[in-house]
Amino acid sequence: MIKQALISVSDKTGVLDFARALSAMGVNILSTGGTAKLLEENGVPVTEVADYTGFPEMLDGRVKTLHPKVHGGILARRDFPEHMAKLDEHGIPTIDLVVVNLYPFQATVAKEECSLDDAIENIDIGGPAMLRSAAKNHKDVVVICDPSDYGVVLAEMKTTDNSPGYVSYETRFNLAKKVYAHTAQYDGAITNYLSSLGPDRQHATRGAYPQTLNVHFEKVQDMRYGENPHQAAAFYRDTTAVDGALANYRQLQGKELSYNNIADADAAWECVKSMGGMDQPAACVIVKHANPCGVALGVSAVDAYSRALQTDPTSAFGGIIAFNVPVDGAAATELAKLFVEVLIAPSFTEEAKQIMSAKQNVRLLEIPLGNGVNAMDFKRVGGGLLVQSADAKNVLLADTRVVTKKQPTPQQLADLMFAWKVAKFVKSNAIVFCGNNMTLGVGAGQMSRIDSARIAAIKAEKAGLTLAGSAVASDAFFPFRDGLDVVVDAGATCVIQPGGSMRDQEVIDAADERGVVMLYTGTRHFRH
Ligand code: 93A
Repeated sequence: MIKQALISVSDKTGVLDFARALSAMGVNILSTGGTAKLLEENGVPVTEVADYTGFPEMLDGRVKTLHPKVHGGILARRDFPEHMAKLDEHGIPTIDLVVVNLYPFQATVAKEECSLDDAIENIDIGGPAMLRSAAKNHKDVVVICDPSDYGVVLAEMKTTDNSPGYVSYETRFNLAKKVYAHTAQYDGAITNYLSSLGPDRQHATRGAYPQTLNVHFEKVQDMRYGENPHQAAAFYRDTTAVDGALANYRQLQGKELSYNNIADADAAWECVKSMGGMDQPAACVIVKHANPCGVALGVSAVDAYSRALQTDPTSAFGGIIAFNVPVDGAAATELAKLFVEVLIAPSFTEEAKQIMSAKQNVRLLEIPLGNGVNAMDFKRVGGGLLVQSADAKNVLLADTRVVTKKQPTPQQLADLMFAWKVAKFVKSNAIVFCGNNMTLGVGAGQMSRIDSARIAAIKAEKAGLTLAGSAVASDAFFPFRDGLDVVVDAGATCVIQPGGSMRDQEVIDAADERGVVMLYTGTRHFRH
């Protein structure tokens, strides 16, 4: 039964309505300065903590709620007579609901101009202390650290007929768990910040990796198994996941996602997003075993799909397919003819959903495109973690330079840039032949570049696609001229690659000798 609540919040979203509802249920409300002022101005009866404890807020607010009358009221075990007797002895009423959200430390240090002093003043002490006290005593106390939980708590308080103002043990336990995750994350952010301070100890070095890395993930779902059936698995979402990230997916239909589905869906989704948003031509990416096996632009979703499918219809069977535009009825009709594991798009029209509903096993994922970039990229190695900034670089035409005597035509430039974008998402060594905004042959994951080139050419031939006049991208430089000879023999007339080999001149001479165009990007896109 909640008789008395303490509300002390920095983020005041929704707090007024919540406090008003509590007050209407007869709950006595205690609050700190700013929160009390807001409630008072809006006619919600409130007692300031300072009046309650008889101690003023002091030291510029550093000490507001750190008082036995507050912490005793929260921490006392209601079923321990000695505890309750102590409260009586000191005239301390219980506090049954604690509503706190913390000084915005993360938002403060995210600001470019934030100094160490600003950061320090935004380290909340009293807030976490109350949250931790209340969470520890969740057997008797309800604790809320997130405004999105106000509704759940109110609803329970209102609906428990036999005992009004009651919140179930399950909810109290869940809210307590949430608190410790929250305060751990908060302290993690403080550690990350302090250990990324530069030599002047005043400002964080942007992009510097902290001494101790605190990253927090929350579980999205358990999976039946991992990469193989004998491996257990779960999917976690980075608590700072950006807009448009795969982890923000909404599943509209289909079987449960598997570990490999999620890995492949991410590859497909990241690749299709790199083709631009909905204001760009429709793009379709078909992924198999984490590699694109067909990518194309088109005048519509169905057009892009039909073209992407031509590259490697055999591998596309059981593939993961992503679009950067809504999937409509026409596209769904074609897609329904193929065995597909997962379809991903910013949205599906009603007609498309209707058509796909006949194929209940197909997983439909809706993800808003967004434009966020994941800051960190992780790779687990034995006993450790490799961390790097995500490969967010997109080479623009202006960043490239022609290194051959022969100059490219506008069509060749367009094809080369398209091939380059795709190569970024193909496992190294990557060789990608393209023409007219579609892939013609993809060579992925070989230990030698020349083998990737050969495989790409073989696959194009198998699909009945000609490479005559094609554009080819290589994710890293050609170490010798032999790789270049293979792609030119296969029919390529223009090549895009980073450059930077000791034998660059040998390769440029070869390109001139063979009469093809070559562009350097100056950027490499290894992907392992
Ligand atoms: O400076 S504090 O660490 N010292 C405290 O005793 C204290 N008690 C609550 N910060 C403290 N708080 C925080 O004040 C709360 O966590 C909340 O974020 C904020 C609400 O202040 P106000 O009600 O004045 O806006």
